[in-house]
Amino acid sequence: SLVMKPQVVFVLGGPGAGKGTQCSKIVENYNYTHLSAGDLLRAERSREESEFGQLIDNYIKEGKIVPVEITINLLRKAMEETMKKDDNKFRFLIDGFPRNEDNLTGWDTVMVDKADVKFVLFFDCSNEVCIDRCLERGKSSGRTDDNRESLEKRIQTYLQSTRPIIELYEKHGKVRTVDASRSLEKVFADVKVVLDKEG
Ligand code: UP5
Ligand code: MG
Repeated sequence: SLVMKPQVVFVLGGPGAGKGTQCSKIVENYNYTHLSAGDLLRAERSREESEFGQLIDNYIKEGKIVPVEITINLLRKAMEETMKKDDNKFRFLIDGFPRNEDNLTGWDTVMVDKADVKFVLFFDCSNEVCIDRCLERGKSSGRTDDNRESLEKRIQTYLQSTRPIIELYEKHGKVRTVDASRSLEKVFADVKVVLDKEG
């Protein structure tokens, strides 16, 4: 059968901007597979035989970005497994990646010939709203980074490392921005407009 080249949408935005929530809505309505880099890292952290568990744990608590060699392998494997199971599943939402220069270099090194990046879906949300949402979620999420101390660091990392990546894509006309501070439904209405246009 004809094997399609993976089509990728990078989903970016601050911690708690609603990337995961909106990706779930997209999956319900469009033929996309959602891969959250953070979820893949958390799964790897809790894998018994993983040699990276402790490292990932430290990075996540500190709001720092895990070395790309680890993340890119998890993403690549997840994409390959998805496509192996069903070759009609070649559209991916890659949520929370790339977050810095190192991530971008890693992607370019490993994936540049293996996948097409269509655009960046950017969930634009104030730091205050991001922090409030994560603290609220922290009451029940069990996430080790949903506390005030980790959140300060996550926001700093986002501003210092991830915003410049979004700006880089912006310069190439590759960013589709959605105001993510509104209700889930209003945000998703805008997401639909973007996806219906982009295919
Ligand atoms: N919520 C969502 N939308 C809402 C709305 N419109 N109105 C009101 N509430 C809304 O949502 C967060 C919370 O807000 C939820 O309770 C939700 O119900 C509510 P969610 O959809 O989970 O937001 P999301 O943007 O996905 O937030 P998340 O916390 O997952 O973002 P982060 O980017 O901080 O987390 P991620 O899992 O991507 O990364 C975690 C850590 O992993 C990083 O800090 C880093 O240490 C590491 N990491 C890497 O090192 N490399 C990577 O490539 C990726 C991650
Ligand atoms: Mg998330």
